[in-house]
Amino acid sequence: MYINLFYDRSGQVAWNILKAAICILLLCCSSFSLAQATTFYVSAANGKDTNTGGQSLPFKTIQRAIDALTPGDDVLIGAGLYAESPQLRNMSGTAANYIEIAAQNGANVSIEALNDPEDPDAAFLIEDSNFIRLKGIRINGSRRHGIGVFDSNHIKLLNNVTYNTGKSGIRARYVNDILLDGNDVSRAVQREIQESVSLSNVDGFVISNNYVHDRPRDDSLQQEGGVGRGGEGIDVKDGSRNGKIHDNQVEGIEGKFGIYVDAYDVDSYDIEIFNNVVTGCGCGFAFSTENGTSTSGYLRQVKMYNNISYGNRCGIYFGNHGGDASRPDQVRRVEDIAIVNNTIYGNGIGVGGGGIDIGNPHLVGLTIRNNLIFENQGGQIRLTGGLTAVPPRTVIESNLVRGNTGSNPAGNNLQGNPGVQNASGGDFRLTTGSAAIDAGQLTGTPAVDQRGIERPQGAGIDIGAFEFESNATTPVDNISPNPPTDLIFY
Ligand SMILES: [Ca+2]
Ligand SMILES: [Ca+2]
Repeated sequence: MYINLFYDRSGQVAWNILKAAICILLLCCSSFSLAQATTFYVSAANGKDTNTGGQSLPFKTIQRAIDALTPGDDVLIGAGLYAESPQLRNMSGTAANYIEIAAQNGANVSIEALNDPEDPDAAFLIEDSNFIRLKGIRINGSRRHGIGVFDSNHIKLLNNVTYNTGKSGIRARYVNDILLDGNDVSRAVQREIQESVSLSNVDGFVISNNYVHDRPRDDSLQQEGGVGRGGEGIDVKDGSRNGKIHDNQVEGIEGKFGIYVDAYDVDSYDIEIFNNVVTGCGCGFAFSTENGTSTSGYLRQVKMYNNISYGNRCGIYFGNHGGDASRPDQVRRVEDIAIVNNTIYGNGIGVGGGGIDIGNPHLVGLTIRNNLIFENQGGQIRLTGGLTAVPPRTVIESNLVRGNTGSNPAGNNLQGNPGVQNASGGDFRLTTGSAAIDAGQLTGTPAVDQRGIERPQGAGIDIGAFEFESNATTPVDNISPNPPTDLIFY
């Protein structure tokens, strides 16, 4: 307990236990309490950096408040435009008392850092710091990342907005335990490589309820990364592990994967992807180890369920990314991937992509079950990249497929009328008479559907992301897009 309360990265555990004991002793004597956390106030409108930072004497800049912090203190920021790049370094809260930096009462707090130097690497930087919560902040422009979290642990980024960033909207690397919830990220990666939301070497992550959208593919804007590199929607990569990606909406990431898991050259594993909606992207979901060999870069144990992928260049993609058949050292190991109860519709229109494209010769252990896969142009489940047989330990069963099935690998699937409410409008709830109703199987099925409706309803498990309700009153659990307005462009 004491270690949890006071642990810091320098590992001075004994000293911290002593500090904890002293604090508890002081509490018992009732003469003192634990050090009072201070809240510092910031106001662009009437603050001064020579003020004390109290509510009636706020600071002018966010950086001035950060410089005043001691562990557990908070910062509340008033409405306004802040032309600065705040940096929080070597300052931690505790598990019981995070340092919170937040917009005050939902104020419109905008940081614009377009003209700032390229170092530091983010408009809002959190580095070598633990137990930090950043809430309700808008980054209106940055030459580099919007929010950068580096070498820090126990971080929560809640309800922030990033817009018009040269690199990622949100970038985290070498982090243990991070939550990204309710953020809005758009027009990211306008200058360089990396991705709209980009995590690498992160152990323990939750990426939930975010809206990641509108990244036009304009390669002429990319000055340093080379044409066409980077720019995906949500990318967890490079050894990221033990995480969940759920209830996000990813939309309009032109020509690039919506949600991408890429071990790159470090092992990545134990990742669940559920309840996401991806549309208008390159492929909706993709899995790879872009720089893997037989001994490094190994993606394994990924489950994806209750997701919707529609109107993308392909639905779900397993590629041999960067692999060269003449280079036996290039081995893109991907193993034990379960794709269960997803809805995959209308991908590949005009470009020929499929519902699920399997094109990685090093893929092993693939389960595709209870998915509703229909009207994807190039085929519903298909082999690509020269593959002539399904990967070892592949199970394809109880999917309902309709549309071009010419290239589908063998599987115990059904054909029939999907019977969804309004496919082109993105409403994939089932209607009476759908062949998907009660046609799935129980094995490996998630306990609830995309909206939280318990499975099964009626006589059995339904195929796809939605369990049919006879009264069909529960709406699709989409995020309501709320894009930022009146912002500047490059
Ligand atoms: Ca606090
Ligand atoms: Ca049912």
